[in-house]
Amino acid sequence: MNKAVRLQPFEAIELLGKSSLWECVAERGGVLRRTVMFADFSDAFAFMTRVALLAERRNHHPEWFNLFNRVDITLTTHEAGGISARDIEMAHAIDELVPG
Ligand code: HBI
Repeated sequence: MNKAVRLQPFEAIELLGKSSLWECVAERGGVLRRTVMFADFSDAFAFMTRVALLAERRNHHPEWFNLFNRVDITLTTHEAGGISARDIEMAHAIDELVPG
């Protein structure tokens, strides 16, 4: 895999797109964060299972927190020391898995 390059916040925001629900947070060199809400725990966990399979395929894994029907997702790239194109691609792929 190519070496991951750290994106500047303005680059990340541009690549995410205007209507993105991902937030660019100045933590640990930069992370992307999104919260997704579901009807119940079962729906939240089903979503997490889909994301987990995607993460394994891409070898790029979310940090996340689940409480009942809420999933908080954080994406960052250790090698880049912040947000890289891998996080942007993963964010877009996760968006595709959000129902509705
Ligand atoms: N997932 N989000 C994320 N960021 C990483 O840097 C990362 C990962 N999954 C696997 C991975 N890195 C491996 O390449 C090892 O560095 C653990």
